[in-house]
Amino acid sequence: MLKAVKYLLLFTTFFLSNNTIAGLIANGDFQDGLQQWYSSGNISVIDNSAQLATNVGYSPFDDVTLIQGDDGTFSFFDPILLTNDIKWLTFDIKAEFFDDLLESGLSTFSDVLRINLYDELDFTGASDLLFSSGSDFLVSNQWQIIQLDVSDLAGRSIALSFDLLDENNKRDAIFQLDNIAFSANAVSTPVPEPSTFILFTIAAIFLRNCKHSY
Ligand SMILES: [Ca+2]
Ligand SMILES: [Ca+2]
Ligand SMILES: [Ca+2]
Repeated sequence: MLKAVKYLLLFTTFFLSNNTIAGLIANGDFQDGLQQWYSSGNISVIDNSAQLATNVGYSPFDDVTLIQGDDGTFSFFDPILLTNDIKWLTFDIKAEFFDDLLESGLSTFSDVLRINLYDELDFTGASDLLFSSGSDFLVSNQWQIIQLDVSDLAGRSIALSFDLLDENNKRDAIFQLDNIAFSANAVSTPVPEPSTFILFTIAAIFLRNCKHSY
């Protein structure tokens, strides 16, 4: 019985900690398509994750943007209020790069995903945070979890944007994003899905009962 209680406690702890994260960003797992996000440019939702893509040809001013807490005008119409315990912005990401023969190739930089956190009440922009793929975090064609230290903005109200920039490098990029969330704790190992956890708990109790009945 002790074991079953332990599993249930673990499950409850996981569920509660997950709930504290979920409140800050709405639809961060894209289960509801792009609802709650302001988006523009070449963005779609595929397999419940957001897909941002640069366009054929060199089009640096194409606006591929995914925003929450703002509508792209810096009006902060519905800012994200970060609680004081927030330390991390976490998300899943993978990226693929392929030829764009209509670009001339003057740039040696990769197409880059920029992540901006804009502080609503700091008009100087000094406390805004900016992270870029390729320098602040690396991407590959496999899903991975990225966590960025955003503790400097804990307690502030912010807007969050993901912007994809096309470099003139004869390449285009597709970035996929999922499970965007703010959290107080670092993600060390992948956490089982709740459904997996429920099945595991039921199986553990079932096996224990079977053992007892023999
Ligand atoms: Ca998802
Ligand atoms: Ca391009
Ligand atoms: Ca490019």
